[in-house]
Amino acid sequence: MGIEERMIKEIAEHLERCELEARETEKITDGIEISVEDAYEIQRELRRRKESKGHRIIGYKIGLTSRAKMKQMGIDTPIFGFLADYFLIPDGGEIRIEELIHPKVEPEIAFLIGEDLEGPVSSPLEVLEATEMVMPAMEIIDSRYRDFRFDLPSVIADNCSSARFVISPGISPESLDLRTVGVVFEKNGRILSTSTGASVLGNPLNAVFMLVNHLSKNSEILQRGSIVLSGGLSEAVRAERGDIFKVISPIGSVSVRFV
Ligand code: OOG
Ligand code: MG
Repeated sequence: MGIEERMIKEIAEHLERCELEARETEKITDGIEISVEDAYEIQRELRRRKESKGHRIIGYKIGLTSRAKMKQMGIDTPIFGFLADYFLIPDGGEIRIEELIHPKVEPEIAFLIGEDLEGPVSSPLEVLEATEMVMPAMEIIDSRYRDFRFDLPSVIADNCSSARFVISPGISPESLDLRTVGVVFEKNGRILSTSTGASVLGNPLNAVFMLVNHLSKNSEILQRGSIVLSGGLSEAVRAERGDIFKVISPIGSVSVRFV
């Protein structure tokens, strides 16, 4: 027995209002018990709200897939969220900081899926075969919870802190060992971290593999044309107005500026 449908709708509406008004809130589990299943139900309601306003869902994100992120956030279970069209910022583009609460930036490796992937899949190699391109990416997360303080159900209901992301065209993953793809993450010309693909679950393919199987539990497929963010490779870093963040890697580079 989960929480009531009315409650699911109310929480989704509340979290969306916080997002759109750039207003923080306490975690939703303060005072009521919410299971992980309920939390994904709230997230699906949030997604329906976006779609009913005419937004398109253009992909997914996986979070808490690296040791660095698990340690930073204190949760060691990967989480899955959706990406709406208006989250996407063009490479070299600008993010209006007043639209967000307390944005942080993290370097990621993104996937462009070239063929429908229907789970359950049995091997990450199936993901590799269906991948058209791997791309340099940054995710801008903006938890709606005060000080990014949340537990597993709260962060899932909040669409896993999703807010914006930036990608640039990458390369075909054929003949590429994603574990060894190095990523340099810079802020205002100074290196914040260096990491490799292996930082995400040993290989970012494993994250997409988990996503496909997560979607299949709900009879959803990972559709051709979807973008997938495989998870922060290193710690997320607070952004202030004027900051320029950059990811440099052998699969390409990408940058974004906060204004
Ligand atoms: C949750 C989202 C985590 C990632 O890449 O690990 C995430 C958070 O840290 O607020 O996007
Ligand atoms: Mg992320």
